[in-house]
Amino acid sequence: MEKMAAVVTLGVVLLWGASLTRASAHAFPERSRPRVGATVTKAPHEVRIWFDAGLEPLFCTLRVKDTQGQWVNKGKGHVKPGTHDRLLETRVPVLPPGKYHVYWSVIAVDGHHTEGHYPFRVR
Ligand SMILES: [Cu+2]
Repeated sequence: MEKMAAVVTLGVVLLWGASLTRASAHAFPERSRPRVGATVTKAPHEVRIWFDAGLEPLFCTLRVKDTQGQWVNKGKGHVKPGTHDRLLETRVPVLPPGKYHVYWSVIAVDGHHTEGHYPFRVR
């Protein structure tokens, strides 16, 4: 039984290693504005996420939701030209104080999909 557990563990480690290798070409956020989890005193005019790899503009979305579950930005955001396709952004209307969630979903130039979400707060 113990031996089997060890074999299973090894399998998991190998899989994990393989996915790490592939992950090097996926696109993940490097930084964002507002920052992840930030509380800002001035409502932002736009939400921006910089990625560590080039994006496929047609397949990338960035949307912002308020605590009532309403999307606050029009459209789905866009990849800004002239950024080596690494900056995904959206304009937002004047946001009243409250908590917001940013949802992003991208396809990198290698065809791999990543997505995530994070909160920020306007005071
Ligand atoms: Cu990839």
